[in-house]
Amino acid sequence: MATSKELRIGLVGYGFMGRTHSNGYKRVNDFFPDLATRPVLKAVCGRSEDKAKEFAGQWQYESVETDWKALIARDDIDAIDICTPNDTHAPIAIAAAEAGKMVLCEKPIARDTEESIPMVDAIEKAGVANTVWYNYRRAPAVTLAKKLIDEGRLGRIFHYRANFLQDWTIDANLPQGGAALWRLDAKSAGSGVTGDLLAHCIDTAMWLNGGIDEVSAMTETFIKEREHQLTGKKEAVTIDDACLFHCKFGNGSLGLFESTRYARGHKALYTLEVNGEKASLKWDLHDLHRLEFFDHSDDSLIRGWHDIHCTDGDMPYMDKWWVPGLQIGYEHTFVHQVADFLAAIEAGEPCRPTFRDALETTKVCDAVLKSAAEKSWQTTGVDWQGS
Ligand code: SOE
Repeated sequence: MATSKELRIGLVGYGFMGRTHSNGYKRVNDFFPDLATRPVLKAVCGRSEDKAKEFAGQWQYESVETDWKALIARDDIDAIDICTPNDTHAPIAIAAAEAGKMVLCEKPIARDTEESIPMVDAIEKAGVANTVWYNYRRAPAVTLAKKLIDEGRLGRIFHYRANFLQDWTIDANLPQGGAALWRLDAKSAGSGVTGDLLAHCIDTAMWLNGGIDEVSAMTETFIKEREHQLTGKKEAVTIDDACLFHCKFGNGSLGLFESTRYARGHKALYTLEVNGEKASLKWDLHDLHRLEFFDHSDDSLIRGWHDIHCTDGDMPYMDKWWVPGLQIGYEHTFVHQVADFLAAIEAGEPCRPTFRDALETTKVCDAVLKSAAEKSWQTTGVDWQGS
């Protein structure tokens, strides 16, 4: 099908996530030729005009803005995509929705639940298309895990286990705050590994296994003071460097989650495992095209873990890429999210996770942080709608 309709994108933020999203917009029609909609990189917005211009040149955005309000006011923009630090998500998303723009937002939607609720209200009141970039759902092996679970192949689920381990903040001389380091400043980020990394694990977990009802957590901040990049002064570190929690899902299964930025040697080790009565599955971001699957109904003489290389054309998304055996990677999860967003707007359907779905993830993060602070079990108040 020839693409006929333009979706004019206004991107806010030119950091790492700005690059992943831009790549998604640029690649999508080459590989998803059935889509009738074509993203057009209309404008990139950032506080530094020089950096915005450099980014626009590299990624071929047509123009540059330095004030997101001016970007939202433009008649030639259909969708605002938010890739800025977490403390700026709410005002941009609310203003964009009120202006009738579609809104795409990098995860987590905001710093906490309180800040997220007015965003969801504004989006739903305006009735605009929206999505939040929890991209790992769209790794083909993870989407396959969802299919196997939904088909009932695991049977009753007993356990869900996930880790997200990194090591990039071990150096005590690493400053906090400001460009590229806002994730270390709770004022900008809201929290540390809980909102940045466990939010991914929680989104995938609830998508695969349903809502999380109760949590019990502990957090630790290993380096108590760091120089702040913006003030040049030593300031208290208020993010969680590590977080462990266990939980109960609405379906009665038990969950165990761990995240840290102090696991020397691990760069982005996101792993998950689900154990059911009939079968189990495992996935590892460092080997993202594989799904490990154990099926107890296999003939006992050959029963064991299947190592499924998710590259054949009947695997989720894989008919769009190369030939069997040739794998894809991290950046493709963002291409898939763009493809699903375009397909959803063409069909007039929501693109999951919506802002409302992402709010439920933020509720779990808040309950985790409260549990750690108060050393007590917390109910999450999650109302998971199954997607
Ligand atoms: C942090 O290092 C980070 O870039 C997260 O912000 C992303 O969401 C995660 O996918 C990879 O790690």
